[in-house]
Formats: sequence, C-alpha cells, structure tokens
Amino acid sequence: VEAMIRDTLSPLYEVISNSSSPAVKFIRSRVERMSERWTWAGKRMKQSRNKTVTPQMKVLLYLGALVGSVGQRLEATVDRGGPLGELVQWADLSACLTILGHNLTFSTSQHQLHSLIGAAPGQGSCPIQRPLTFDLIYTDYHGLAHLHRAMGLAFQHYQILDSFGTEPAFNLASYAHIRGYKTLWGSWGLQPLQYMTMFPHTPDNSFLGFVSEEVVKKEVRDGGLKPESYKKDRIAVVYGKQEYMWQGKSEYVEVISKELEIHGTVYQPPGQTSSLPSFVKNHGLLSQENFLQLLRRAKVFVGLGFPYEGPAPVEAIALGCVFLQPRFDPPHSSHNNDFYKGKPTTRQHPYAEQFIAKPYVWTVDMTNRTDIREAVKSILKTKVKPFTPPEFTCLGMLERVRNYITHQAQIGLLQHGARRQPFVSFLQPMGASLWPPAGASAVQLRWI
Ligand code: U2F
Repeated sequence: VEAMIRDTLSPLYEVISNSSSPAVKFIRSRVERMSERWTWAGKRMKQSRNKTVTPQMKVLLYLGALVGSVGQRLEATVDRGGPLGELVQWADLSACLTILGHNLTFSTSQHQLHSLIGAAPGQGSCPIQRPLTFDLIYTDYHGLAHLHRAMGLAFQHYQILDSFGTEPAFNLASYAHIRGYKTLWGSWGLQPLQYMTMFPHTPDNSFLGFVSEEVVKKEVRDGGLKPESYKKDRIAVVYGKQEYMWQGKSEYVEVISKELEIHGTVYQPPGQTSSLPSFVKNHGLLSQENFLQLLRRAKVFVGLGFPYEGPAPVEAIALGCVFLQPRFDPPHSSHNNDFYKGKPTTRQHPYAEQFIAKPYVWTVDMTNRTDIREAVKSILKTKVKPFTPPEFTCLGMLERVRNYITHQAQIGLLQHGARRQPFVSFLQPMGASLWPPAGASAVQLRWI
C-alpha cells in the first residue's frame, strides 16, 4: 500500500492519549499548536513535481526516556526547566510521519512494548521468531536497551534518536575497548546512520532535526504582517531555564545589560529566593507559546554556554533575534567536560556559529568585556530579518524523512529473508554531497 500524504493530524491525536504525563502533554500541545503548518506543508508537498512513492509503514515510536524510573525523573523536570529538546523532536517526528501517511503506534510503557512486539517480559535476550508487527521502529538509547532485552538481535534494525550523535569509534565495542573509548551509551555495533541527531552534526549519523518557527511566513501567507514589521523592543532574553546555568556568567550578562533590558525564563522553585542578578526580569518558565511571544519582542537571545544548542536558538533566529553566545576555547568534548562524559562522541559541532553565522549569530569571548560590548553595539546597529534554515521547516523535515524512508525501501532492506522484520538500517542520505565536509558553507548544508 502506498503512503498517501494526509491533510490532517487526527490519526496522531488518536494514538497520543490524553495522558496526564507532563511530557506527553508537552508533545501533544506542540503538535496541536503547529498542526496548521504541518498540513499546509503536506499540501505543498503534494503539489510538488516530485512524486516519490513510499510504501506505507507500520511505525512504532518507543520513547524510552519516558519509560519507568528514568521516565519519572524526566517527567518531574518538564515543568521545572528540564530538557525539552528531545520532546520537541519526538513531537515533530510523530507529526511528520503522520502527514507522510504512515501508521503510528506511540508508546511510553515497557509493558505495552512487550505486548506490541509479542515477547513476554523476562524472556531475556532470546530472539523471538514470530513475525513482527512493525516495519520501522524509532527509539532512543534507553528504549534500545528495552528492545534488546525483549527482541535480542532484531534490535539492530531500529532508528535511534540520539541528539548529540554517536561517533563510529564508540559504536563498535571491540574497537572502543582497545582504544579506551569509554562510554555509558555506545558499543551497540549499529550502523552509524541509524543514529538520528538533532542538528546536522556529522555525515556518520543521520540528521533528523526538528521544526523551528516560521510564523513570519505564515503571517505573510495569510496576507498579514510582513517580516519587517516585527516590532522589537530593546530587550535580550537569556537561554537558560534553571538557575545553575547562570552561575559564573553574571559579568557577561551584566555587560549586555548596559545596552539591553535582560529577561529570563528561569524556573523558580516555590519558597526559594532567586540568585539571579537583580537587573534580570524573570518571567519564570513559560509555556512554549508565551516563550515564543517573548522572543518576538526581543532583539537578542543570549546563550550562556549551557544548554548547548537546542531548539531555542533556532526558534529565536526564526523570530528575528540575533543569537549571542560565548566561545569555547578549547571546544568542549568528553575529554574536558562533565556533561559530555560518557556520551559516545568527542566532537563538538558548532552549528549556529558555522552554518548560520553572522549577522544572525555572534560568538564572543565571555571573559573579555570589550569583546562583548562591541558585539552588542554592532548587533544593535544591524537589522536582521527573521530567518529559518530550510532544513528546520515542516516541508524540509517532511522531505528529509520521506527520503530516508524511500531510499531504505528502494534498496530492498524492508524484507529480510523469509521473515519480515522491522527495518531501516542502511539509510541513504540522498548522496554524500548534501552533507558538509568540515568547514563547508551553510548553503551546501541546506536540504532543499
Ligand atoms: C537542549 O535542551 P533544552 O530543553 O534546554 O532545549 P531548548 O532549546 O530550551 O528547547 C526546548 C523547547 O523549550 C521551549 C522552547 C523550545 O522549543 O520553545 N521553551 C519553553 O517552552 N519555555 C521556556 O520558558 C523556554 C523554552 C537540547 F535540546 C538537549 O538536547 C540537551 O540535552 C540540552 C542540554 O544541552 O539542551
């Protein structure tokens, strides 16, 4: 059966339950907020001359990070400034696959996983022999371990959401062991292309991405506001939802505060007094909708060095902000940084700095007041228009994901011998030329 582009997301609302989980609620409300843009992009895709035929897939989305005790910990931080970047990706992937016409099952329960794939809990790593229900499974590193336990070897055939990527050196257990590439997560021996990243970090893995704001285009489409008519106030919003992210950065933020009013969206635990500098106007953690409203008014979005690039800087640039961030010298990696320790990569990938670059992105020496001051002054003199890299639009993501799925089908990897297995191992990322060698220009990176 051919996958037919849908003009509605209702099949997705049926599978994402009205859950009380804050994470699932975040995903659902994001999908609902963006539904009009998704259906519009689906229509555009239908009209395009590229009539790629893709077989309809039964797809399982197994969000391992939301399962069990790991899941409870993550759920507890969703409304308190914890990481939302991966939830953004899950939301956008599920919307994307639904518009592309595939049939989705969405699960955050290990118990449900066992009933879905037909293995009894406690079956250990014994590979099951029954035909499997799914053509394609997306999961994350946590989910991979569950699938491995439930399905043994068949686990090799899945797509793994892995925001920072997995370097081949960490992927093969024997090599990693000899070379001392210690990692909590790697050594699964998968095809490196099965790892799907948040940014187009490396040609070794696959770039899944997410969708940024494109509100401007929508408004133009509806005959409303033009991009230039975003009215900017003289304010900067700081990227950092928890207080600890601001520690040691007050001087840097203070220099910026001489030119711009500083706003924060930092979660404030009830009963605790704020340790933020007194000049900061803190809104507390905002709903995504209100956060984006604030960015529309802001001139600058200020990175603190942590979080590392997630969706927010791309959204800010799409809403007409300039992104100002500190430079890391030397670059951060698992060799010199606790956050990366145990992660299966030694690479740092400065997407915003290298691929979006000036006039949208300014990278400064945080310890040099003059450098910061001059950057802010230049930013204030520069007019920038809202900018969304095409790879972070709904249409860009639809085309990219459809291409992954189509190429896998075309090279015949969906049928494994007599036994039908869920598969999509060797992704063919549309020819190597689309992937930037180190230092390539942003243009080469663009998907469409
Ligand atoms: C990144 O995770 P974060 O959750 O810190 O990523 P953000 O860039 O903040 O993006 C998550 C979403 O949170 C929204 C915002 C983004 O779409 O619109 N948001 C909000 O709803 N309310 C607010 O007050 C502020 C933002 C990254 F994605 C992860 O992979 C990393 O693990 C993490 C650490 O580097 O950083």
